[in-house]
Amino acid sequence: MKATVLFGSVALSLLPFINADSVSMNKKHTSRVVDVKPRALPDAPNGYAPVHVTCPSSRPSIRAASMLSPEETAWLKTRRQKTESALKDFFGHNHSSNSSYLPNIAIGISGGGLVACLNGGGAIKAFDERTEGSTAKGQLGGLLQSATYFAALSGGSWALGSIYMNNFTTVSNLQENLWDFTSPQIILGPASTSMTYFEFWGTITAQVKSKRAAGFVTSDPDFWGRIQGYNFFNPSHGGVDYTWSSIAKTQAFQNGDMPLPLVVMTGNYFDTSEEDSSPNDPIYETTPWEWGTYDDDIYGFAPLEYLGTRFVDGVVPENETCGNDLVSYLRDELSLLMANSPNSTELPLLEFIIKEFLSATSSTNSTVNGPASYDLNPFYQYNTATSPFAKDTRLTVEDGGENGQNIPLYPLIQRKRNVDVIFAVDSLGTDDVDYDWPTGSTLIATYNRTLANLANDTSFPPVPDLNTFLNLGLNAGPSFFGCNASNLSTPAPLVVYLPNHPITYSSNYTLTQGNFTDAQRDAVITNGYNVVTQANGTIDSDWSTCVGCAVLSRSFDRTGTVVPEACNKCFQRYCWNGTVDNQPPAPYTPTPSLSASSSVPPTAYSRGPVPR
Ligand SMILES: *[C@@H]1O[C@H](CO)[C@@H](O)[C@H](O)[C@H]1NC(C)=O
Ligand SMILES: *[C@@H]1O[C@H](CO)[C@@H](O)[C@H](O)[C@H]1NC(C)=O
Ligand SMILES: *[C@@H]1O[C@H](CO)[C@@H](O)[C@H](O)[C@H]1NC(C)=O
Ligand SMILES: *[C@@H]1O[C@H](CO)[C@@H](O)[C@H](O)[C@H]1NC(C)=O
Ligand SMILES: *[C@@H]1O[C@H](CO)[C@@H](O)[C@H](O)[C@H]1NC(C)=O
Ligand SMILES: *[C@@H]1O[C@H](CO)[C@@H](O)[C@H](O)[C@H]1NC(C)=O
Ligand SMILES: *[C@@H]1O[C@H](CO)[C@@H](O)[C@H](O)[C@H]1NC(C)=O
Ligand SMILES: *[C@@H]1O[C@H](CO)[C@@H](O)[C@H](O)[C@H]1NC(C)=O
Ligand SMILES: *[C@@H]1O[C@H](CO)[C@@H](O)[C@H](O)[C@H]1NC(C)=O
Ligand SMILES: *[C@@H]1O[C@H](CO)[C@@H](O)[C@H](O)[C@H]1NC(C)=O
Ligand SMILES: *[C@@H]1O[C@H](CO)[C@@H](O)[C@H](O)[C@H]1NC(C)=O
Ligand SMILES: CC(=O)N[C@H]1CO[C@H](CO)[C@@H](O)[C@@H]1O
Repeated sequence: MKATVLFGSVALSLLPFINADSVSMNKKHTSRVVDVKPRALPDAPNGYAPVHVTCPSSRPSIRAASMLSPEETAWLKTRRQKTESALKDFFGHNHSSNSSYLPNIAIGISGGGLVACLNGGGAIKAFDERTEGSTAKGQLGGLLQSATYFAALSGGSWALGSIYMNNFTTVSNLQENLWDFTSPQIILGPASTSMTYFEFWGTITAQVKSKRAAGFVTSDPDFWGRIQGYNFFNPSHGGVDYTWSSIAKTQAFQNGDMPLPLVVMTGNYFDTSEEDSSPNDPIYETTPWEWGTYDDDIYGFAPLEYLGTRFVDGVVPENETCGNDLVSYLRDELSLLMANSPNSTELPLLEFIIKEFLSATSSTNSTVNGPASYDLNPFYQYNTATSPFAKDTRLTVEDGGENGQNIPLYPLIQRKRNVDVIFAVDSLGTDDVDYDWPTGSTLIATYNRTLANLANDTSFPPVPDLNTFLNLGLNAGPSFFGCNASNLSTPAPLVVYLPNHPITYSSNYTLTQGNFTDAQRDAVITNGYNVVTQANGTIDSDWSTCVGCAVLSRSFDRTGTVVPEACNKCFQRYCWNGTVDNQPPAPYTPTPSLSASSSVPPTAYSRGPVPR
């Protein structure tokens, strides 16, 4: 029974990526030269195993979520100087605009497995002034440098983590030197490890066992985390001792040289049998300093560096020591994939994997439905009057996209953060009706939650129903929401929705696509680049101007500036104006609007005939 439960769990989160009838078990990965410079620090005291450390003289505690953390507040001042000069550059090389009152910009990239990592990576590549050619006219390079916040979840967090764990490197560099998805499946690790698949799994199993030996509950998220450590951090040792909190200790981060990385996860009730998450489930965020939620019920944040500590009612009891955090484990909860499992159990490799998995995981509870389970709930006995989680010593954490909000908007719509504009990159549809193209459903879910009682200090502009999204084509190209701030009942950011759609490539791979040739990888990234730049202005030569208008919209309001005519034209074109058309929509089956410059093997399906 136990084995069945565990197996079911493995199947849920790992099996989709094991479909490798052709895998030769002793195959050596072909070595590639990997050349990315780590910046986050290998500062975990004992590799993957958490350790107990002496508590600092001022013992760590849970803080109330009534304001931003003191660390964030101080850091924002430093970052602000950098974004101001970046914004001046951005507008300098782009279009005339009044930059005297500069806005607060956020970028959010969605989940959706590897394809979301690549499509989101393409967006980031376009926003990054370090990308060759990205600061020419009609381009958007510099938006990343101008942004205060950069949020991600699930597959998107693989891209974010890869960038931040590797010295805030560029997507171009990752594409050329690290991102290698040519193994038959992502769970076999990158081709560049030069380990056999058995050695690879033997190694990560040993790492997970070391954590169990240190007295911590281990579960399949540990495996996911370790696998992703090799794919996205460092293929020689998997970044096994890199902590997420170490980002905050690096000089460049302290200098405000990069946006604040925010990773989103959802919670669930421990031991739940319900598979679907409800909108009431908590949403957690991680900064390099802390982990927690602004939701009214839990309403607290734990210091990330001491997440492995036993807190009781927000403090560390006198008789307890402190424990450290681990990036891989954390990152992994960020990226759990809860997908339908294909049924392939006959393989020796798979048997080996399952056996190793079973021998390294220590509790059935921690693996049911695949969620990660902190055996140390930092919010234990905290806010007992409101928190349904105060009574559990464990806390269940799931993939950030689990509650239908596949774009990590929650941290960005906290009014405390005063975000003016959000670039919301949506990589993958999740509705099963749309051939995996985004439909706008994630924005609906986010809007909906702001209306609930749980998130009392958030606001999001109104968005229409799903049919209207499809009928008006709001998901078939960029759309703006919340353009007219005076129409909003509470201040909310303007949302620039950037749904993936085929421009040069049909990049609607499924959530579980676990391998890409280099040509396919590059085609997905380039299509993502083309989506956010509208094919470098080919589709609309005013697009970069319109992005500038979106960026400055709230500043126009604040300064009472007359909206330039060029911006009015943009808003006319891209803003949802309140029109509703909720009749049943026609099938959404877009085909690439421009032909790709190089011929890339197509995805393994035939494209629909009805362009839209
Ligand atoms: C990280 O990148 C920065 C900026 O490109 C560079 O100055 C620094 O030397 C790099 N650090 C390491 C450890 O490579
Ligand atoms: C890539 O994955 C697909 C589907 O999961 C599988 O059929 C195929 O064999 C894999 N490709 C390679 C080169 O292993
Ligand atoms: C938000 O919720 C918290 C915790 O329940 C509460 O203390 C606070 O007053 C609420 N804020 C608003 C604006 O309602
Ligand atoms: C600390 O004391 C509490 C309450 O007596 C107990 O449950 C816990 O196990 C103790 N912790 C350690 C590390 O001894
Ligand atoms: C998976 O395979 C097992 C063993 O062959 C079979 O009993 C089970 O029904 C299959 N499950 C699905 C969902 O096909
Ligand atoms: C599993 O969860 C149940 C119910 O919460 C608990 O009683 C039990 O001790 C847990 N088992 C393990 C192995 O942690
Ligand atoms: C909106 O939220 C309510 C609960 O607050 C939920 O019952 C409903 O299913 C949600 N609708 C959508 C479209 O997410
Ligand atoms: C837009 O520019 C990028 C970067 O130079 C390039 O990769 C892409 O192919 C261009 N798009 C089109 C449609 O030419
Ligand atoms: C820019 O905005 C400021 C503040 O509203 C205003 O004083 C200034 O005249 C504007 N500059 C231009 C060139 O429009
Ligand atoms: C609002 O948008 C709809 C559909 O996009 C369009 O047909 C209509 O003309 C617009 N109305 C106004 C007042 O701009
Ligand atoms: C991708 O989208 C096209 C229509 O645009 C559809 O025909 C195809 O089946 C989709 N592929 C997948 C894997 O969903
Ligand atoms: C520096 C630069 O290219 N500025 C141009 C930006 O775009 C406006 C029109 O929208 C031009 O007038 C500027 O010359």
